[in-house]
Amino acid sequence: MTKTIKITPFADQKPGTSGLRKKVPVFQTPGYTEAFIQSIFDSLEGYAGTTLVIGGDGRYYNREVIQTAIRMAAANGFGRVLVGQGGILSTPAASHLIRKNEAFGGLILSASHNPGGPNEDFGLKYNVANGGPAPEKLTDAIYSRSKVIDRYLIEDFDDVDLDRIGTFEAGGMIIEVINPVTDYAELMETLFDFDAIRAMIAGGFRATFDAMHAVTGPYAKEILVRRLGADPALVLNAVPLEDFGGHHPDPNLVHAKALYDTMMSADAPDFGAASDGDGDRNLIIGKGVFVNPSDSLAMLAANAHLAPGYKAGLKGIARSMPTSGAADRVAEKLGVEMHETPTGWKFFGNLLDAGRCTICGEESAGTGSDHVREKDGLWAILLWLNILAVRRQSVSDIVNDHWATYGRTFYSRHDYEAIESEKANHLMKALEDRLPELPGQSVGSLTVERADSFTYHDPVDGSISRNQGLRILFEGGARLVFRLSGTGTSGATLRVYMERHEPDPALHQQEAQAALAPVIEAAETLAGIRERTGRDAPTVIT
Ligand code: VG1
Ligand code: CO
Repeated sequence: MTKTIKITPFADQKPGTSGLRKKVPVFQTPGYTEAFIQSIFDSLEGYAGTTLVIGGDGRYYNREVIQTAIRMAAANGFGRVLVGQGGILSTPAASHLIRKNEAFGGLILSASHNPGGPNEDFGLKYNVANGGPAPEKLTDAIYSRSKVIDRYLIEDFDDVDLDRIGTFEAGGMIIEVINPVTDYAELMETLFDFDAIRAMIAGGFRATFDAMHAVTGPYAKEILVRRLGADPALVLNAVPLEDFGGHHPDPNLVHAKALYDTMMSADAPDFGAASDGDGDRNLIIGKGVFVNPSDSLAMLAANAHLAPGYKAGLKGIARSMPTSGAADRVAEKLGVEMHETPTGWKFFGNLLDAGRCTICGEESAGTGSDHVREKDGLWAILLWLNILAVRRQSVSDIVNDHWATYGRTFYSRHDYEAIESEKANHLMKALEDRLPELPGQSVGSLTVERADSFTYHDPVDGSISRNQGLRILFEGGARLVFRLSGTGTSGATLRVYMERHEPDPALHQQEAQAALAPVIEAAETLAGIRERTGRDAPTVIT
């Protein structure tokens, strides 16, 4: 029976860079999760009788919210839900299922790289029929609705057995519990030369993967171990845990330090990789060499034609604004379109749908292509493996060869996490106010050429997104970007992005922080980070 439950709206349900992310106790507030799900449904039109995909990254509270979402989908008139066994679906796998089944959309339960547990983070987002995150127009509508919503609809049937694969019927709706890995693994087989990768591994190539106790464990076991023959002992932390073993499932040099140390050791495997909470990010480390994500995007784009799925070449490349310009040089050489979008995968959807780009990436370890409409961690890892299998060179040789061809774009991101929101806002406001007077000024050895607040004009639907980060461009091409994170749940995170292109191969082996020293100093001089935040050093340096 459908029940209508009265509620008073919550004022804080504004989706961020990738859906709504809050602490678990906030989502547990009576009516809170339901109000947000109902606000999503109320913002959609024409879904009666259609299919909804539901799945999450397996973190604490995942199972409870999945049951609620299924009951609410039935009450609101969906005809069928597809849900991953155990409530598990990686974000790219969910994107693929939406597309493959021509679903109306999907609910993805994830706070990605944020920690999990009873007092940690939870998240919820809606993806549309193309498999991608809801565009801004829709997330704005959801937020508007959440401010006035006064009821939600829910059926009162028993919990669905999420662990048993099969088809059930409840509340007038079909519920299919499916294997979360199979369809995704099959898609990967269509894109990459599994025989070549398998032969490389059989020939002694050692690949290690850290699933960080998050969603990719089962995917890695099926694809890397069972289908490609990787040594199971080299697939680490492969059992998804509700609290990710107490760690942050963030594949960066702080939280994946153990993998980094292994890859820098004398008897390191040939290839090391990791993914995040929901499986959409990738960390790539070769023996003795960390591949910066902006560089990885450029290198994958330059070599993608070596994999069967991309042998026809690329239609174009897209990157988020803070991502380095390394990929731009590849696009130029290939003679294809290059697009610069705001941070967040939702901005790539239109370009991919319109056939204006094939590969997209973000500096935050997100890379993907037109095979789905999300970034895809294992996809990036498999593309690297395919390229390595064809080129028969080490990661380090491929990296150095790329720099020799295109020059090296030194790049780094400094994060200042959990600073007081007010302090962060003041810092950004003060810097923004100064932007008009900066051109022509010198800061240390650098001279400002241009400074602005980034506005994106979507070339496909004409929509405009403002305030997407402050950019300071220096003469000679060095660049500094400031923005506040839209995925955190406590205080504010200031992200400072630095880059500088170096054409001279004799200078390519410098350490990135040293090579960027003048840009790092300029960030401090221009924004007064130390004084305004009280922090002496960044929390995370990538
Ligand atoms: C961060 C990254 C951004 C990414 C987003 C979602 O956003 O910088 O590039 O798209 O996370 O990724 P922000 O607003 O905190 O900078 V995930 O893997 O957290 O879904
Ligand atoms: Co993620």
